[in-house]
Amino acid sequence: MALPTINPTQTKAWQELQNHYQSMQNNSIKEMFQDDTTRAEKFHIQWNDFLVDYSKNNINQTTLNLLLKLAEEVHLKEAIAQQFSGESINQTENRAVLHTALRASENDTVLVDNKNIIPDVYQVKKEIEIFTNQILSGEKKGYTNKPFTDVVNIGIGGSDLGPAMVVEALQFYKNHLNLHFVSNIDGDHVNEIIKKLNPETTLFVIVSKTFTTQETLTNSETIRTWFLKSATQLDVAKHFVAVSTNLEKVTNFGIDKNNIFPMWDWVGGRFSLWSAVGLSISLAVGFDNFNKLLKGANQMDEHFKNESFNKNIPVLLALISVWYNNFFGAQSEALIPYTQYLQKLAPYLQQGIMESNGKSIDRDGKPVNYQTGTIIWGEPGTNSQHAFFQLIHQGTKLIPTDFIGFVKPLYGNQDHHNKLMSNFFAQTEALLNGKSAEQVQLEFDTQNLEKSKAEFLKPFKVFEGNKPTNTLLIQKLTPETLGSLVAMYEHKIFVQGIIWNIFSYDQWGVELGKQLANSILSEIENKSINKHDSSTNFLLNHFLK
Ligand code: G6Q
Repeated sequence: MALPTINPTQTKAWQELQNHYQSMQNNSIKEMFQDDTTRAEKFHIQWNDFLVDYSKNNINQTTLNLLLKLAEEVHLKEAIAQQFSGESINQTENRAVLHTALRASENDTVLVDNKNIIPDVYQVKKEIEIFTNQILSGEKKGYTNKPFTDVVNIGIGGSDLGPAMVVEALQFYKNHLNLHFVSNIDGDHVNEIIKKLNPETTLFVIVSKTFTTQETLTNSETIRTWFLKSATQLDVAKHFVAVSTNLEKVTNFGIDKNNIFPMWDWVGGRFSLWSAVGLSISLAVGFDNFNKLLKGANQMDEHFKNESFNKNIPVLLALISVWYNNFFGAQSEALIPYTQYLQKLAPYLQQGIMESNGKSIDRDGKPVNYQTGTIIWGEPGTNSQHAFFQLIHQGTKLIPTDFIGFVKPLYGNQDHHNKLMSNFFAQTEALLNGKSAEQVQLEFDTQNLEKSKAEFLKPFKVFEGNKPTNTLLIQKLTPETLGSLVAMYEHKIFVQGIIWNIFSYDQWGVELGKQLANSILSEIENKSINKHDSSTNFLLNHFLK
């Protein structure tokens, strides 16, 4: 069955939200807190190790009721069931979307073309486990009989960002292997990595769902040529493994059949870290930790699937984001983790969110006449406080922000952690309350500042406040909580795609990029420039001079 195709702006709830917006647009969040001291108790969710406080938003119970009504009117409940049960909801590619099946429990049944896919999922998980253990124990060795010390993940986009983000995030749980990621076609990138490697002790994991991606194939060939300077063709089997759906192309590349970890077309690239694409995660932190990551994601899946929408974390976060995106005209959202470990979370989610929901054609094939995908950006706090926070506090744009923090640090350095977290709490409080002219004057008075100087400085020192934030306070950064966190954002993407009546799981814009570069490459190689616009011609001629 196809996904519902309901134009959200035609729903009753949307009309009501528009009217409601009139009364809310100049509303003060600060005053709502003053009027209702139980606000935080009302607008938070406690789930497993997560405390999600969404009270510092410009919403009241009516807003939430209307947003929940919108979710109902676009048939969100039915759409969730369709996704989980393996219906081909990626209609433009005629595929099911089942990253959730990769973390489902072993006795679940998920049918694709009438076949239960769970046994295959668990078969590949077993292969990942065995291979990981063989590498980590030193049972599998390199061509000179030395144990492996380094692993290079060669892949791009969905075959790079997820593993790279998780390996970085779970550094604390890492074993002795050094992990490297080669993604860009930029030859300088691969050369910088090669420089650090010893071919005798390095394992290469080529990750490409299609095994046709120019960047990954070129980097793999460059690395293989470098490897063969010191090793022989026979040694390739010991050092190169692949993760792909395209078994034929992988074997043509020269990779041993036994060294291929399969994936399936019902796993989208940007949602694939849970599959064998996560092999480098398993190698970095061990299979048990990889499995815990999947468990954490599965727990969030169950919450998303079963919890009523008014207590459902991904659903509420998605709805609040729609409120700002479509009614307040917010263009972007920031995501600020208060841990250095999550420094790659924003770039990772940029792909997830912007590739999925950066669409302007609805599920009826018609151009949309409302805003879709939000722009997502961010950096860890406190670094970002010393950089772009100025604009969030005092700029002209509305930027709803997610603050992600942890109750416990990993190394137990409480002094640092208290300082880190006091910033975390102080920022959301300041974004909410701002700083009034009276407060600023009080400061001037205590400094005995000259009246004329004080009058001049006052407007610059006033903070309007009223800036919306969500606070996600998680017990500790573990493989499980990371799995839940990533799955939470995945489901938020899905909910928004359903509301905006777009297809979240295709990426035709990315496909276009792949084609365009290929045709210009042959012009560059043949030194014969076709007719382009005058700017492109001018630049190409300069490049080839
Ligand atoms: C992800 C995108 C894209 C893809 C890369 C790599 O959803 O489709 O980022 O992951 O283009 O593709 P391959 O894995 O096929 O090399």
